[in-house]
Amino acid sequence: MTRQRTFIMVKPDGVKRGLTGEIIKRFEQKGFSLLNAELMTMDRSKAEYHYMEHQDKPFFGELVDFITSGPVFAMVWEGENIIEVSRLMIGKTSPTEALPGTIRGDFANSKEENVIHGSDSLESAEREIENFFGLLRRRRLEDDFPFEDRK
Ligand code: DGI
Repeated sequence: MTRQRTFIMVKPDGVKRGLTGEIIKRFEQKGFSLLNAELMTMDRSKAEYHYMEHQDKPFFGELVDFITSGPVFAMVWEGENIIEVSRLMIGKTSPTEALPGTIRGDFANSKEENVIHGSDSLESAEREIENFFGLLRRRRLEDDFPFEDRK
């Protein structure tokens, strides 16, 4: 078992539809700890950096248009194996593959507008947390919430 941090974001469609509370509830019920959160509207450079692995895909422009189209709810969560477990909770990208019981399976029926993002690896999590919350704030969080004191 490894304690990890990951970046989770309620996308503009999820925020508009009022799904933020439901998503937080699911992560809390799973026993994960919320370390930081902010409602923000991403500028294009933040969005392009976030989705850099897709920069050569034909849908890259549309993806950046969508993710900057309204506020997102950006969060850092911590817990055992959270990167893998949160991806299971989120469900697959395609609506025909996202199983009922997952967040996308229960709330999304579109591949493009699919309510939630979660980091897919340790490296992505580090990069995405830094893009949204910065290294300095991440360090300060560690000071505020020493590892031993967190359940
Ligand atoms: O990690 P995921 O979000 O499940 O999926 P991903 O990393 O393969 O793709 C990132 C996001 O890109 C995905 O959540 C929705 C968007 N996307 C994927 N395929 C398409 C797409 N957006 C558009 N407009 N068209 C696509 O074909």
